[in-house]
Amino acid sequence: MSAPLQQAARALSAATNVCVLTGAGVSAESGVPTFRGLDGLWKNFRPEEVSNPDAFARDPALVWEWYNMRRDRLGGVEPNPGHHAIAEIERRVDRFTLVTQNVDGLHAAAGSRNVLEVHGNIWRTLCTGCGRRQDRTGERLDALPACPACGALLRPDVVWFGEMLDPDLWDAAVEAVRSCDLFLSVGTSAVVYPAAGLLDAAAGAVKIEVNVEPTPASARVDIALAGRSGQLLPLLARQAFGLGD
Ligand code: BJW
Ligand code: ZN
Repeated sequence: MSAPLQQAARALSAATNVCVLTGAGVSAESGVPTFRGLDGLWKNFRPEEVSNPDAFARDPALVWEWYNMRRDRLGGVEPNPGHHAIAEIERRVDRFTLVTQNVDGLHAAAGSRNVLEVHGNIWRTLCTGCGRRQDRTGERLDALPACPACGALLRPDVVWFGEMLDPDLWDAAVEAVRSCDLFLSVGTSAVVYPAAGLLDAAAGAVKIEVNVEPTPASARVDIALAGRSGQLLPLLARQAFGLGD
């Protein structure tokens, strides 16, 4: 085991209040493409161009085509060992908060309980007319889905560029990060704000990053672990909590 991994495991075993921030890299090993980077999927769709309210106003069918394709693809997807390791860490520490930028619901599927989905959830719809939110998990939606209550156009209940994050969720995330003694940033390119700024709110914590490549966060953490989350997180949890020994 590498020295940084051992150091991270020691910090995790001593921690009582852990906050984890996750991004698309955690779901990558379940086969969900990331937004940016080498395997960045959505190669034909740049997130900055399609994940914004102007794009939806201009061409809602195009935006829905992207989201419906992603909903379809997520249908058969299962959590991977990285998701499971994060759920295991939650079961082992006194206080735990997971702040995820992912909208795929895979953390909850892996058994994580205290999850703040700060960029929303792709399975929910939000009515552009009456504001009603609905869980439409697993359903195939129309190309331009209409609200069952008022008939107006629905949109995915996710946070697009230029939109505010839900203030209650965001306040809870900041509070959790400020009070934690270990902050773990996993599988995020750390370029999208305000989530990327959470690292700076974790002033009093040991800060650890897990990523396959360096990010703007790498130089600002105490321990940067280079590798796949599906491999490193189970090792980290096993070493910290003596699992499987
Ligand atoms: C692995 C791995 C493996 C791969 N193991 N690792 C200038 C400066 C600062 C901020 C701004 C600015 N100009 C504009 C802004 C604000 C803007 C922003 O941050 N822009 C920057 C891009 C410059 N932010 C916003 O607009 C936010 N709102 C806001 O600020 O409100 C206030 C405001 C209001 C009005 C006006 C202005 C401000 C909202 C941001 C919403 C982001 N939404 C999306 C789409 C969500 C819905 C959907 O899924 O479609 O969220 S965009 C997309 O990026 C998605 C993600 O959650 C988010 C972050 O991406 P993530 O998760 O980090 O993925 P990737 O692909 O980037 O990275 C994957 C990483 O995994 C890589 O590092 C790989 O190496 C790694 N990896 N395999 C470990 N196996
Ligand atoms: Zn409605």
